[in-house]
Amino acid sequence: MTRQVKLPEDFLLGASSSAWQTEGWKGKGSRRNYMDLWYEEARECWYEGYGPAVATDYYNRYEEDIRLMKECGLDTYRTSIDWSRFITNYETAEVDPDALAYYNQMIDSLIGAGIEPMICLEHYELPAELFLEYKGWNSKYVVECYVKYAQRAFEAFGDRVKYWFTFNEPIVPQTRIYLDAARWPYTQDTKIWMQWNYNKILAHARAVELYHSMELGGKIGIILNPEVTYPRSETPADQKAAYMYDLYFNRIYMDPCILGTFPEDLLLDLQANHIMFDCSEEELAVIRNHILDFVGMNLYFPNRVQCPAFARSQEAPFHPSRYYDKFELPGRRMNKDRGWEINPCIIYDMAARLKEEYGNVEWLITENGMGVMDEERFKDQDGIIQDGYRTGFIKEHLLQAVKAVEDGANLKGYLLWAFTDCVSPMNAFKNRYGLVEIDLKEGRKRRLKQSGYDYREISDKRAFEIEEPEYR
Ligand code: IFM
Repeated sequence: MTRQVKLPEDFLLGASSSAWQTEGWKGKGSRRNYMDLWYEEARECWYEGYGPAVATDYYNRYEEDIRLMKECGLDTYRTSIDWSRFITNYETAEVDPDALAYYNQMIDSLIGAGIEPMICLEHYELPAELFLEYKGWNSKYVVECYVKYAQRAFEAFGDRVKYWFTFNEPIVPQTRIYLDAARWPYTQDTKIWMQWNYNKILAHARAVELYHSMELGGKIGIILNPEVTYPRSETPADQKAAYMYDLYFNRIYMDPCILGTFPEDLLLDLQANHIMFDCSEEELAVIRNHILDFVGMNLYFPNRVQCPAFARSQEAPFHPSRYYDKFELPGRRMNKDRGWEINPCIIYDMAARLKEEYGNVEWLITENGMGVMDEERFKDQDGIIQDGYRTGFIKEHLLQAVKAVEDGANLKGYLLWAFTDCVSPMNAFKNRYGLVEIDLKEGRKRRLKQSGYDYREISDKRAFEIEEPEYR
């Protein structure tokens, strides 16, 4: 059956990206962030050698890109400030005048084009110097540096930017670096992993406190990437696996940032496994008293778990996977290029959860999208990538968002990942996510894909048609 879907009134339709994945190093001098450092230290693991050094060259080409945003019908654009570009001295938070001019002009150009800017303070752009000297977020001193940096950003852009985020996917870097030792410098240390998590939550609450005290008239939140987790079965052992996964990877941020407190079961488990973070009563009070105004959720794929097949070695350092094994649903629908299951119900299920367990907090889908390899194979005779699969993916997820709003979700918009193809950690330009192609063979020439035209049509009509799908 064909369904006519209308977007809710005032529902934002935009796209996301980040500084390090688009800007390139022009204008940064020798200052680097953690992603830049990783690229410099272990270039061999970046697909075909591409990385943040040039990225999409947005720093030089943002005017052109903003024109393309209009062509794609975006009403909102989310990106980040590169902390390592904006600040020259992280201890005193001295602002780089060129970076200030760049961000000012870029934000003004967005607003001039009628596009609402949303700004994130940290999308993995922790300054390299702070990573090397203080083990990054392991140190409370870095929290102090971050608060000073946040203040400079609010002072500089707070008159025009009305949507702020403290972090993007704060759990990701340390999970890859310290929990799984999968990213440079490949150090396994579960306790450091946990301290990074805690210190980022503290830094988030401190920035929320500061922002609210400045009374700039906007909103501040955080962007999380909870994996909507389904147990293999109703069996208590499978249910427990899902509960523990959720505790360690989702609620660890959702609870303190949205509700102000850590889940009691998590704290008990951290103590039992000797990975409790270092915290004070005073800090916990800051977290309790300064919760966010709204939350961004990056939702791509469902996560499925089952009870672990065997007890993990007691000699291995503690890892939450002691409590679960991953589960592959037979017959699942896949994005084979990215290796991610596709199930748009995650949007509806997250909405229901936020409504029931998190006080129906205001939220946005800040990322959702489809990374596909070798998209050139889909070019038509005019050189346009015919990515009907992406438009279909977007419509299916938007449909779930609309249904959630109809059922009372406080969901305010959908931001696609990503506006243009851009650099991903390690995969670089391998998986393409954009509405706009970046042609690396032709000097990073930009060209709308079919999905760019389709997104524009949805945005203009504020409506679309879809064959109503059925999901298991
Ligand atoms: O590229 C990343 C982004 O930085 C964070 N969310 C997932 C995207 C796609 O992998």
